[in-house]
Amino acid sequence: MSDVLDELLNLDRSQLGADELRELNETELREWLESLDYVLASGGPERVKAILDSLERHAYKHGVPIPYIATTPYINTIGVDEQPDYPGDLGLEERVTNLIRWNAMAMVVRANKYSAGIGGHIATYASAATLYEVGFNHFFRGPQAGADADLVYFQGHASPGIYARSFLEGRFPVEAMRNFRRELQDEPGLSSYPHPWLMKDYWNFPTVSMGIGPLASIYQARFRRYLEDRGLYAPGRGKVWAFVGDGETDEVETLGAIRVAARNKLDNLIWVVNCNLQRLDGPVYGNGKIIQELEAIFRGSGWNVIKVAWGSKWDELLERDQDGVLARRFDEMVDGESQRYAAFGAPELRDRFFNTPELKKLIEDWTDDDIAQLNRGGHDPVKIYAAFQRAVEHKGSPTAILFRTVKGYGMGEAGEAKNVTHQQKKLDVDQMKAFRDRFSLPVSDEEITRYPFFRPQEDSPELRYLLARREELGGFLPARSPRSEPLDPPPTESFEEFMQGTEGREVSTTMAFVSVLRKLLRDEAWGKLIVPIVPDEARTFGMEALFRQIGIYSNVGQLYEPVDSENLLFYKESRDGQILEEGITEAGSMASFLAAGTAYANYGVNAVPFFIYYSMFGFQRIGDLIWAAGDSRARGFLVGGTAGRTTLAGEGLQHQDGHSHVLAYSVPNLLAYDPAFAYEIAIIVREGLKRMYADQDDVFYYLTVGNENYAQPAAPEHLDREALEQGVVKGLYLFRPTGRKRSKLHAQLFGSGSIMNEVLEAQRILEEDYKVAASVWSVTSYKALHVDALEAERYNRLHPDEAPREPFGKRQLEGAKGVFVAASDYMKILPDALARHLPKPIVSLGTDGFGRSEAREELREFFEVNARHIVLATLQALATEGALDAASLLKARHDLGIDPGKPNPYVD
Ligand SMILES: Cc1ncc(C[n+]2csc(CCOP(=O)(O)OP(=O)(O)O)c2C)c(N)n1
Ligand SMILES: [Mg+2]
Repeated sequence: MSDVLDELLNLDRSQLGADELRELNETELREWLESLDYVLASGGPERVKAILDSLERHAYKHGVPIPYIATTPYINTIGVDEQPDYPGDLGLEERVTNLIRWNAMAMVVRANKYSAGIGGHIATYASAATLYEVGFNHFFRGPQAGADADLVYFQGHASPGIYARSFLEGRFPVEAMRNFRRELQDEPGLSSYPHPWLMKDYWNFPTVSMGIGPLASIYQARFRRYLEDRGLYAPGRGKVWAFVGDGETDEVETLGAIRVAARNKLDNLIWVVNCNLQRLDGPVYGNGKIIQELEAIFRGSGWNVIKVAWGSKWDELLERDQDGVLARRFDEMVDGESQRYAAFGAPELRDRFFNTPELKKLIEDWTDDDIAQLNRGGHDPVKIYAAFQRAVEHKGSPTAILFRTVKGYGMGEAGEAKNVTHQQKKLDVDQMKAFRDRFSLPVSDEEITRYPFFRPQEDSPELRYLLARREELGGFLPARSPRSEPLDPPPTESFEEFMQGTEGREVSTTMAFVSVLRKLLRDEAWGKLIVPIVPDEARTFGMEALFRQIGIYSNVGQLYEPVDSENLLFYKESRDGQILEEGITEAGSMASFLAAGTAYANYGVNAVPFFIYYSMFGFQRIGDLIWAAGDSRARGFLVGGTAGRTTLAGEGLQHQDGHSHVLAYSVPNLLAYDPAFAYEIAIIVREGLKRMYADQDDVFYYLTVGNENYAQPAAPEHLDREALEQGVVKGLYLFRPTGRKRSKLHAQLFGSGSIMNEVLEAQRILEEDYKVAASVWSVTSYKALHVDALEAERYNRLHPDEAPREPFGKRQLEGAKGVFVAASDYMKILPDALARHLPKPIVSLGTDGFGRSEAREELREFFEVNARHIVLATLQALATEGALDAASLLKARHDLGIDPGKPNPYVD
């Protein structure tokens, strides 16, 4: 034996002839494979794995780089012999699915027939129908399942199919279907897409802005674990299912956070990726294979991946294929090619796919009818069931199931697998007939042009089956059912300390906010419900004391001794930690906000998220997620720290925020505040808790806080508490009335946020140097004043016969004398937009333009929002009114040291 080995080791392969070499290679390979077979038979797969691991390491040590392969062959992950028996009645389920397919198609075609251009989608649901139906009949647990209830993110464009199922379930009247996308009719139709704002008993999650659903689902699954680990929600079998389009995976939001799911071992998360290989314009990845590409990405990120590419009919061919030619052909075929087979059918497949003698041999006895049955895995309920079952049972990581389907399945000539299919919303009579025939629907030729909706009799086998399945699985889905109890806000006394001010001690509004937060965290009723969310910015905001106090949530606790363990405020991670320290992801943090802010609806838990972030990286970066929070009826507080274009010194153009308050106007149910003082923050937070959790209003709050330290004043004494609270909440109150009793010149100055201090200094200069009686008002919310004014204006327009309503701002300023001048660290449009609702025009100062890296003082000079510029603006307004002459104004400009040739911050 050793002689043979010696001989082999010394063999110089370059000396061998081609035949000898081939023979040697073949023998060698056979021996390896036989050894492997032996190990597999005697030691099982685990032993094979161990040996392969050692082999790989051994080879690597000897300089053989083994390429990393993230993909498996392009065949189904679950073998035929591993498929469980189907527990349902396949025939009945198919009939139900076909009815739903029809109704979903009819609602779109009908809507466009009667209202051209109203839109809607057929192809998305057509490709996903069986995926949904297997889920509805066997997996998705409804709200009555308690802690076992699932949450499902439905793909937005599949909404007609979801509605069509609910229609069969008897949840919608036929008028709602007829008036699809006509929500403003007397008999309101269904909303285009999933919007909790518009259908608050039905949809849970807005998903149609692509990428948002997938991202949100990850943080939803993680938030559920957080609630369980913190003892706020019963642990259960409930899963988060997210239906994702393959084209949707182009969005960075979709795949950008998948490692978060793996890192947190979210085996309560299942993604159903509907790989119909097409997006809106054409193939997702015509020159490659999206399923293989996604497999590599998910596997590389630690997900459990299940591929369901080929339907049962292919199994027969795979069985026949002893040499693996078919699997190799699957690997070779790009998506653009396979789209042709879906579009052109059996003859094309026979000619072009089976393109070698070996492949042709596999189907030599097959008719075109046989070939036409070669379906994709995502249309095969048996395969879908097997995949869902495996996903549900899988432990230790999230699962992505990659289903191969046909876009527009069943649409035939009207669009099946065509590039235009996504947009197809009209079917002519022949196409409708073809659809009917394909799915064996009971529609006569006469009826077809009336686009009938089908709902079998209540006692039909179909309906009885469908309803029984949902009953067993815990009720209908989607269903949004808020069930948290109203919670009284903390007593006013607990915020009393903030009303006293800091007695000269200089603190920023950020610090004041953190104090309010800490106070809340100690509150018996509220403390545990607070969910602080930070994207790697806690130290920026002086929140690091919270690390130790309430801990950072981690699903594994803390596996290491923290480097600062000697420190009183060490970095403490724990399983019941309260802070969601998200790392550098505003999008991920906002997704956590979405989950926590809607916990009252999804879990019956009054969670109160406080998402604290760099204000610049909020609205403009993740505005769409904030919009989704509005749509979702999320509750909670967004806190923009380091706010204010000139208050944040040094950081420059990409950090200094002077416009988030403008962007905040766009979200209808968001209340936005730019508080100047600690007591304002305390009042706003308490009011927010009251409105959102006691009154259960579906609003949320945005607060900007700055990092400039100054003495926080006590609440002004000239206002009683009620008037003060009302002023702060509604946006405007008199902070410091003028000290000059008699004067010819009057001014009302409006300040917000940290610019308030400049306004107060301007008041002093105006009073002392220019004999102007100036009063200072705090504008806590231009948005609140603006919204209130618009409401009054509208009311008056619609009710000319009634006494006109005065907007709150106008009432507050009734009798206020002199000119109006406003200054804030935000764009001038804020006071300007309000101006027409006030008794007088406003001169607005603000920070329009790109920021600069500079110190605070220079920035305020540059943006013309410091005390001297406020004084000049006031004098100029007085001059415009004729109360001051031009010469005095010029002298003032000179005395104030203002250079008329200075750069214009908006332009330069
Ligand atoms: C953020 C965003 N960008 C663009 C669109 C427009 N849009 C709607 S559907 C669609 C294609 C969807 O393709 P895919 O994700 O593959 O879903 P399918 O319909 O194929 O299941 C596009 C581009 C959108 N809804 N959201
Ligand atoms: Mg697609």
